[in-house]
Amino acid sequence: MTRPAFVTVLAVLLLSLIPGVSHAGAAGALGTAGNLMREEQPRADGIRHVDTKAIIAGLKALNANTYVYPMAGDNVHWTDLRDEFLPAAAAAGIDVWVLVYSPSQAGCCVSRPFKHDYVAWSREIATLARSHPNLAGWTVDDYGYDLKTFTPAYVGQMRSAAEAISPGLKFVPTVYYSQFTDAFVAEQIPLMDGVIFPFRDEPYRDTSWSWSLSYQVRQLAERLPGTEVYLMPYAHPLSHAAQKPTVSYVEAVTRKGIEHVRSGELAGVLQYKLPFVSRDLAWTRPASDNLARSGDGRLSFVVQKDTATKAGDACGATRKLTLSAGAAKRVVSFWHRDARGPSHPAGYHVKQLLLNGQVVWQRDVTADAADTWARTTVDLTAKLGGATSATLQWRLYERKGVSDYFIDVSVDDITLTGLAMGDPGVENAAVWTPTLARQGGPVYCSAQVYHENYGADLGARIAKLYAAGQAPVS
Ligand SMILES: [Ca+2]
Ligand SMILES: [Ca+2]
Repeated sequence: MTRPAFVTVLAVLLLSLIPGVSHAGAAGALGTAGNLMREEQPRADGIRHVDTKAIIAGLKALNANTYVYPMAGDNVHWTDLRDEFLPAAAAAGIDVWVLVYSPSQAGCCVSRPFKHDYVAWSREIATLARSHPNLAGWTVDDYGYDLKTFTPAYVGQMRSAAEAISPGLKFVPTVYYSQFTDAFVAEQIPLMDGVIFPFRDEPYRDTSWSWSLSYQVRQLAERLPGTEVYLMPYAHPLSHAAQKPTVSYVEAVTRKGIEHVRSGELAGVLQYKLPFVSRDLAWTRPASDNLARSGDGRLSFVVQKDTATKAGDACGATRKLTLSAGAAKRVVSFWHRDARGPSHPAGYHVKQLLLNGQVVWQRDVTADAADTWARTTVDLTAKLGGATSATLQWRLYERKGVSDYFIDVSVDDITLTGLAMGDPGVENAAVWTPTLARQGGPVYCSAQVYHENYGADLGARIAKLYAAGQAPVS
């Protein structure tokens, strides 16, 4: 650890010892949404109530200053919010936002007691906020999919109902990047205090790649001046995405998000369903999620289903190697695997190894057996005569574009002779992630490192970022 980082951590530790310091404020809202736990046993009334104690303890361990409380189930969510959760959160210095489901989500979730009467929600949340000032805002989930309900006239009624009661209550609907059309910005944005922006690398749908985040954040900051934008990283699997978010992915998105909070482009970072209570089913991940050949990590190269690519699109990991002095042989070996074999269409996805930018090995994904680890060895001795350093790139290359041809190529257990590089077993995403580069369209590559204790491992990293995010800027 470098000295300035140590000083920052020390400062945060010292600050956290001062009682009564409010978390919310200039640092922005740093917290999480969802994963509301019920108590394990019913009370005397026969109801398993919201487990306020466990949730607050989990949020404090995360150093969260904000919790987005989902109105997910029956009426007890509302009464427990009013009678137990809001006072306990206030005592812990935590702001609460209420999440209400939209009509399009009725198949899975209806918020009670006011269901799809959003004027009633607005009025009642505002009424509750009058006696609980830590009830800071509310959101409608998937708002942008329901603009037939949320017409400007209707939202105007919703807002007037709240403004008469709690003018400070924030209305912050959840809107995806592609939904910020010019018409939406013109008609809808003036009706809101802010938006929750879930990041999924649109126009694609992915939770492994974070390089488009800063661009999208800056675009929104530019297009929505005066509107608070709250980034929502996916800490929970996104449906139809090829991979579950890894610890290092969520950490990277959160770290960048906090930088944008510092620079004023974001108003906060609110995780989507980060598991923060240990009995949450999402706290651990099944062993079957670990697709590494050995250890927990592998390189992964993905084209998602229903995703069009074009010839020349590629994604690769490029590593700088040192050459051991006087070595007689310079050889690289690695294991690779994918789910395609001779029965699948050839001529599209190609696995490649490049030395100093030149292809030195390649194989169509269909040329080797499906779901079988294969070892490739390439002798680089002749090509490296006299050299003192070199780069090797593992890459997935689109020979022809596809429209719907899923692939996930794994690479693991690299061994080197006469050459050296760190982490050849792909166990540390922090080593590999900065080496990744995409060329053209939606070919993804990432270091996929499995964490059995996902909630604990991710929570520890987010807690550090949230603590640092709330420390004064020095
Ligand atoms: Ca490995
Ligand atoms: Ca294959």
